[in-house]
Amino acid sequence: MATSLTTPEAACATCWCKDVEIPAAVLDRVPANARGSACICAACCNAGMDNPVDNPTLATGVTKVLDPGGREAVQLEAGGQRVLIAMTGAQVLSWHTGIGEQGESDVLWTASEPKYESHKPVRGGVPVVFPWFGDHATDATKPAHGFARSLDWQLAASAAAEITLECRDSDQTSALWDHAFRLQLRIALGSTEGSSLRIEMKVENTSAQAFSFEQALHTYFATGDIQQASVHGLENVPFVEHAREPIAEWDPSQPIRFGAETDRVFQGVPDRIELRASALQRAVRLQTNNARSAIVWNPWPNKTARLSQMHTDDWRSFCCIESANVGDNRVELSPGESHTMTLKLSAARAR
Ligand code: TA6
Repeated sequence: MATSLTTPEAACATCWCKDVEIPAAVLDRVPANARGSACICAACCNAGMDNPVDNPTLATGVTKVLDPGGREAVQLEAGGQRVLIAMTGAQVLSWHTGIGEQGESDVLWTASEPKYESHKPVRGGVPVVFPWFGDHATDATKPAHGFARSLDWQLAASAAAEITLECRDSDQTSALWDHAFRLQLRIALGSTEGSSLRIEMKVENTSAQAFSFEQALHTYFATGDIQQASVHGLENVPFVEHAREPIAEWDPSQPIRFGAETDRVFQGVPDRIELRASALQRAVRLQTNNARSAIVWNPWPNKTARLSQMHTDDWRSFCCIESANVGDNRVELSPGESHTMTLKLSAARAR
């Protein structure tokens, strides 16, 4: 006759779980019909835990490394691509494609005099903007572009050539923005159909009140000669120009070309924008989901002189195309609700 498992102790007598305390929050994530046979692997377990188990054996193609400034970082590798992500700000620092072939290069751009300091963003790659865009609306002492890009994020989960990093509210964030939230950034390399990098930004309202926020993936792209670059897909889309010295006139029905300081916030944007960097013989496609704003920025020489980490001539070799929800397209979340904005970058050779 089968031994009746009359008590939990008897049921766990031969299992590891008798020796550990599994948080209720994690147990709640195990579907009822999986109890007794659930997989509590590090990735599943960490996905629901505040302090993830320090998983020394990360998934395939995921390695803990240091960034050029000796700060903690994670490297993803797959399909002849390599991505470096700093734990500070969950900032993608570089995305190299064509590894092992002629023409290995970084699709993203980093300023010539980068500073890799704790709790500060590097100028370049993909800074995460949250919970406001640009200068704070009422308090100039608060950090431009919010605080997410300056926080230490935690590793929440990993899978093949993919990681999820997360940060939550703290006394430090509440002093700047008094709401409880969880922010997750899932970064993954694609190895089908050429080189691609996918970034998902998920914001969860973990408070008891509704809140609204602005967000952006503030991506710096290498262009080679900026005066040979163009941005396609924003023709005739409404925008506001914030540049102090913008180009005198240009035709909004044409692709964007750079001939002066450019700092345009577009609203009601399509889900596909393309950068053509002719000097690099490269096209980069930005495919988004849930991004209703886009910002196109190049500081030109005069603003470059006012920016940190920049060399005088840096304006010549990059532009930012930022996938965002800002201004009238800020996002409202009720308690318990979440919102995910997705950006998929695809790079290809183009004459
Ligand atoms: O996204 C464009 C912009 O708002 C520019 O006006 C410029 O300030 C840029 O962001 C860089 O901001 P940061 O705070 O990173 O120097």
